[in-house]
Amino acid sequence: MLKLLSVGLLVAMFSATVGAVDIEDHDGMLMDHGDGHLMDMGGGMVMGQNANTLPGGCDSISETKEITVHAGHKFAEKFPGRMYAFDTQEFQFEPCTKLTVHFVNEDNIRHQWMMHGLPKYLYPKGMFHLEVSGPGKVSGTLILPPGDKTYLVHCDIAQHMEKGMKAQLKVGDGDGDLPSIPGVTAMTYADDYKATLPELLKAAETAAKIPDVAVVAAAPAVSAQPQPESGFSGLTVVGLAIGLGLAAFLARKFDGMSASEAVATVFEWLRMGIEALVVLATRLLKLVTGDKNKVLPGN
Ligand SMILES: [Cu+2]
Repeated sequence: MLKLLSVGLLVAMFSATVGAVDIEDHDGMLMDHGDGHLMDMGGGMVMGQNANTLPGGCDSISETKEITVHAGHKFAEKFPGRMYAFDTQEFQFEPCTKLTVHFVNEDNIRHQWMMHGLPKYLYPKGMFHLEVSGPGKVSGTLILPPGDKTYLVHCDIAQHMEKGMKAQLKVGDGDGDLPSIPGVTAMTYADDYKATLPELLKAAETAAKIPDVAVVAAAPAVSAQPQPESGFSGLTVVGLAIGLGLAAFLARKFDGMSASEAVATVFEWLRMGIEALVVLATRLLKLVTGDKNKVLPGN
């Protein structure tokens, strides 16, 4: 009986260990590489760290905030068709807030919390970026710029944003909503589960046939369209430059000549031009029709 109890206790302990995700904290492991770039050999990274420099337009730090964002497959379960997600899709802070983000990646792959659109004079490439191989945690601090603006936050690893790891961070009132944020805004390209696969295939085949007719029908309409008018096209500028240059040259050349002298000069140039063309054409003709056998000099 005692044996059975201890076995049961062991099983219970084992399953408890399996159930809990062991998150590795990278905060104490990071090496400061300067310019807000911190990194360790275990897969943790912070870029665009800025805890001390006020962005232009901020007189002081308005608030100091700290958030913890979780990332992983399990947070996408409530969003049909999505694969990865953050546990929060929308953030909002006052302008000039000093924000510390603790990023917890609960998956056994890499994820990022990457914020775009920040002023480039302060944040390299306009980014603040946390990245960690999971399961792991990494933290970073930035100071948000002034003004009302909506910033994109996403995981930039291939297809992770498209599969749901996308959020928006509004500073002040923000300046609108971004598309395809799970649970917040509509998908730009929504999945369609209404049709069966054979139905979709048939529709795709029909759609593939239509363009042939459409292109033929549309072709005359396209060519009949008037060219868009632009004040100075590249060709116009080149033409003007040549014209002006030629005018200046001719003005110098014909200075002091009578009208008949000028006309004679122009005809002389024309004759020289035609002669040159004839010589060129003759050479070309010889090149095409001439004897392919070449006699080496000295033989
Ligand atoms: Cu990711």
